[in-house]
Amino acid sequence: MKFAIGRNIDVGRGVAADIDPTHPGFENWGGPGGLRDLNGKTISDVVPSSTNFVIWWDGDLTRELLDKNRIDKWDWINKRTINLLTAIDCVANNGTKATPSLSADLFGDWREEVIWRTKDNRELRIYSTVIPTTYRFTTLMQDPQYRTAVAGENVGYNQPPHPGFYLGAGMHKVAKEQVTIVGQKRK
Ligand SMILES: [Ca+2]
Ligand SMILES: [Ca+2]
Ligand SMILES: [Ca+2]
Repeated sequence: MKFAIGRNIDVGRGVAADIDPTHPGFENWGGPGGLRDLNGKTISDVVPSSTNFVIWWDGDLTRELLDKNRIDKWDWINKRTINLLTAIDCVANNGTKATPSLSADLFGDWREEVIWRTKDNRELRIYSTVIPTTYRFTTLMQDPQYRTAVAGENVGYNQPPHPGFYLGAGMHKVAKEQVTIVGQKRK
C-alpha cells in the first residue's frame, strides 16, 4: 500500500483492514476519497459507519468494525454498515475515538474477544462471538507482533492489534510461529 491523497490534508483518523473480499488485501478509509483499495483507488463513495477499531467477529476472514459498544459489518455488496452486536449497558472509554477496554484474541478460537466496562463502572464484561466458523488458526496471541500490539493497547496510543501476517480473504497458509519462553528449552 503506497499512495498519497494530496498535501496539507489533515487525516484525523484512518483505518486499513480487509473488509471487502472482492478487492485483494486491505481496504482503507479516512480523509477524502471514500473507501479505497490498496492502491488508493476509490471503490465506494460511501464509507463504513466508523473509523475506529476493527475486530474478527463473524465466521469469514474479513474483519468487522468495533465502535463504541457495537460490532458492525461492512456490507460490501450494498455499501452499508450492518449491526452484529450491541452490548447493552456497556460504553467505550472515551468519545469519538471510542476505544474499548481491550480487544484481543483472549480465548476460544482465533476470533477476537472484546472487553467493555459498564456505564456504572461496576463491571468489566468480556464478549466473545457465538458465530460458527469453518476456519482454524493457532491463537493470534502466538504471533509476537499481535501480542505486542495487544500490550500496546494498554500502554500506548490505543489502536486495534494486527498480526504480523495477512489474515483476510485470499490469505496464504500461516507458518506456525516458533515461540521460546524465557527460561525454558525449546522442545
Ligand atoms: Ca479486501
Ligand atoms: Ca469476519
Ligand atoms: Ca478468541
